Amino acid sequence: MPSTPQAQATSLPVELGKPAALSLRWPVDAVEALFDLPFNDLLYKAQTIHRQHFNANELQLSSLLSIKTGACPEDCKYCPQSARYSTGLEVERLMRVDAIVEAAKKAKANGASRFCMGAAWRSPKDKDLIVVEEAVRQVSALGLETCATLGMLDQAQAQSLKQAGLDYYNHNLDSSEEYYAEVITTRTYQDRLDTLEHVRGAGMNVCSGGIVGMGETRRDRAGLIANLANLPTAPQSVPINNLVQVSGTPLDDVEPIDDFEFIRTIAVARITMPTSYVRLSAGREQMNDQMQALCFMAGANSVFYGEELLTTNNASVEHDQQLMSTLGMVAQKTA
Ligand code: SAM
Ligand code: DTB
Ligand code: SF4
Repeated sequence: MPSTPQAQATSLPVELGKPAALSLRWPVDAVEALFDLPFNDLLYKAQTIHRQHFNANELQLSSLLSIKTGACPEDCKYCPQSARYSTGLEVERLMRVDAIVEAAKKAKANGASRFCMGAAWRSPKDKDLIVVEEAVRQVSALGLETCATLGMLDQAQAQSLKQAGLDYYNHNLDSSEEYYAEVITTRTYQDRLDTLEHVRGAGMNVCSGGIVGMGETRRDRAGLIANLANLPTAPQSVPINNLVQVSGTPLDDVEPIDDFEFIRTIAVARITMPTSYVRLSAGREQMNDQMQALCFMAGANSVFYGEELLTTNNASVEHDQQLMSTLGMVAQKTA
């Protein structure tokens, strides 16, 4: 085991927002100090830790499907699905279970091991949850891991999804607590932490990460990573999204993040959460192969795989298969 603070105190519960600086696994200053390392030192450290816990040539592939699209009441400034912005998106009601299962079969045939169903809701209604749960049962029966991202969950909803066999729940912290307030006003950071607690409480795996390239500072990025790493248990999956700028959203035209700073963010996530899958998430379509290779070198070991994310394009399956072959990487099989 590496001698990281994470490894020394994996079970230490840390409540965010409480004056427990001494017991924090990763104080923000320590995380920012990682960001400040010379690039080669940072990548070496990240790759070394990565190899202690994972096969460095294996990639976990998750495919996404938007099962309910657009007309969302929330005001997330990055999101094309918010009803508050004119993005020209076609609104779609909750899909039928058989259509969801068809998409899952295709994802499996392409080599994905996890299927993630996303819905543009603030939180799911009980009648919708019944449909999602049936989809979870049928997708699970295909031999795929299941994930859903449906907005906020209360404890009973999380338990009900767990009972249906849901393996992972995705709910992102998105940014530091401070910058979050600049980006979303219709739900609080604490609401997000509460949902994560309900997911953990129900015994599901947590998928939680954030978005960079929203105009935040390095300190904000360090704050995001620290908050994820300091959760009672680090999330099993950590998606790091590079903002996909969508015309009509308030964050369209923001200054993009520098490539090296993005790679640093991946490396810092790897070092602070050594046993988590770090996913190189949205924004891959805009990255060249060399950039993606450096992200894998920095410890990313998972990607969203398939032609589409939720509403925007992703790198193509053909291109990803070519890239994996070029790099000598293989898809991780379902556990
Ligand atoms: N509505 C649910 C929610 O917000 O919890 C689930 C779906 S929502 C689209 C899931 C995540 O996608 C968001 O938390 C955000 O991190 C990410 N996301 C949304 N729009 C994005 C964009 N334009 N670029 C990068 N990531 C984005
Ligand atoms: C996550 O962290 N990224 C995914 C998934 N979880 C649900 C979504 C990315 C969405 C990108 C914009 C879109 O396609 O709508
Ligand atoms: Fe709605 Fe989720 Fe988009 Fe926010 S990120 S506007 S909650 S779909």
